[in-house]
Amino acid sequence: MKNDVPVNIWVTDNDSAQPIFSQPSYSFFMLENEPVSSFVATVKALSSSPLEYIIVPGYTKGSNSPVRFSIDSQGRIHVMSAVDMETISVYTLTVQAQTLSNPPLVTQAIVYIRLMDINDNYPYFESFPYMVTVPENAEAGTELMQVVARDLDRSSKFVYSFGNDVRKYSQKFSIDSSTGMISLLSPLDREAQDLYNLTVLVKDNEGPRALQNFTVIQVKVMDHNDNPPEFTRTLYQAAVNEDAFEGTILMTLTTVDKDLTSDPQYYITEGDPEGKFKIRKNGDVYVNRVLDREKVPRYKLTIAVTDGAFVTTATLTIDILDANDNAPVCSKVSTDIY
Ligand SMILES: [Ca+2]
Ligand SMILES: [Ca+2]
Ligand SMILES: [Ca+2]
Ligand SMILES: [Ca+2]
Repeated sequence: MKNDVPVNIWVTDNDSAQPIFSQPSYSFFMLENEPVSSFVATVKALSSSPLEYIIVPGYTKGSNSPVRFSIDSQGRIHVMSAVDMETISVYTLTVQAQTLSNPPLVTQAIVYIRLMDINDNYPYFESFPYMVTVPENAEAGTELMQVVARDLDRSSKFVYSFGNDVRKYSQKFSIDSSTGMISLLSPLDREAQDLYNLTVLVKDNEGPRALQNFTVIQVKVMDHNDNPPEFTRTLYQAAVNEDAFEGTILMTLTTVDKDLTSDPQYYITEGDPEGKFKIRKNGDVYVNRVLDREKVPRYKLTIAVTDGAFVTTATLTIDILDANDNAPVCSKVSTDIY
């Protein structure tokens, strides 16, 4: 069996020589913000016959699909729609030069169009807001946290700074303009301020055309036990009948502590060697042992309270009231009635 394959043969004249590009490939640069219709570059093929140029459609965005570049009859390449270096940084075009004969004689070259970066993207922070906690007893110089900015543009040298609102805290916080590290300049006091909102700015370069963005850092100050518990008074007075039962409550002492976590413990430290009185965890002072006014009519107790780190004292005087518990004693028997 024999297959016949049709073959077309064109005979061309000597003048219709194969076109040849001036170089097998071209490499051009253009700014990514060139306006639409801008001229990019010219390619040139040599031939003794008139030529036309086309860009062979590719299959990817980087090979001109959809169309971003066009070429005219003089081999001039123009950009036809906006390009973005951050999306595609290099276009690879197949440019074809062909004679006007039928069929044409063709030749191809590769054209690389490399986009040059323009600062057209704003820097941005990895977080908004940032949150950080710091104990109020952290020392000056403590590094709290580091903010990190990003930028789609290639050449970004970030410059960090605080916003104007942080000026009033300029004695407390500092920021490293190149690393974004935020440090403590002086210790904080939770009892004075327990939350700071710091605005942090970033510029994507040092020049006048820098783009800027911002974030916020919430600094939460954690409590440390740095305040003593305080009695609501320094001098307390109470009175109790001398026949009061054991367990009778005389009064309840209260304390305040500026710190968040306070677990006051009370003690009678002076003035009651026989342990006639006791004080409970809730501050209740109560009769512990039977009293006797005739023996001790008045007590002057020193009460101490501690939060584990500090001790504060107060004085409690207790008057023992007469309960008429002695039989009457006559100093002299009267004889006047007789
Ligand atoms: Ca850019
Ligand atoms: Ca930028
Ligand atoms: Ca305390
Ligand atoms: Ca505190």
